[in-house]
Amino acid sequence: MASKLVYVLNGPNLNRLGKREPEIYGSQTLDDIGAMLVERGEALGCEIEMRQSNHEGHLVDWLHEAQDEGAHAVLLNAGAYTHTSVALLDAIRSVSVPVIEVHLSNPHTREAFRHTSWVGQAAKGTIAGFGAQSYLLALEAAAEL
Ligand code: DHK
Repeated sequence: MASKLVYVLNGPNLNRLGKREPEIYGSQTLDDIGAMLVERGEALGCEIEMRQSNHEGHLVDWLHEAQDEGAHAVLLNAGAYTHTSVALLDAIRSVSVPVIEVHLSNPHTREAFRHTSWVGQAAKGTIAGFGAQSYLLALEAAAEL
């Protein structure tokens, strides 16, 4: 079976997972999450392309790239850009590859400014609040698309 290419795009400050507010984001690093995704991806027939950037435009470029590379799906944790970036909303709308919004925490239980998601307005669906497990749940959903 040909493997399904799944981009996993991570936005600002997620390079600091493990050190950053662990009571909110957990103790696993982004590398730990990447390793979990690769392992689960092997079982699901998915090839994982994991990226992180603190720069909004990189995330826009990678969404376009995912489309151009024929990706099956994108998992996107845009970090704080989730709540601010019309550019990311437009980028998601500019591609046909399905984008699944992912969050470690549940933004709806946090500050009011996290209750709006521009990403969510164009995403296929959202998985939030399950820590690192959110990524695995999103990968399982992506594999079924
Ligand atoms: C990650 C961030 O960096 C925050 O800005 C979001 C999200 C929530 C998360 O829970 O993964 O508000």
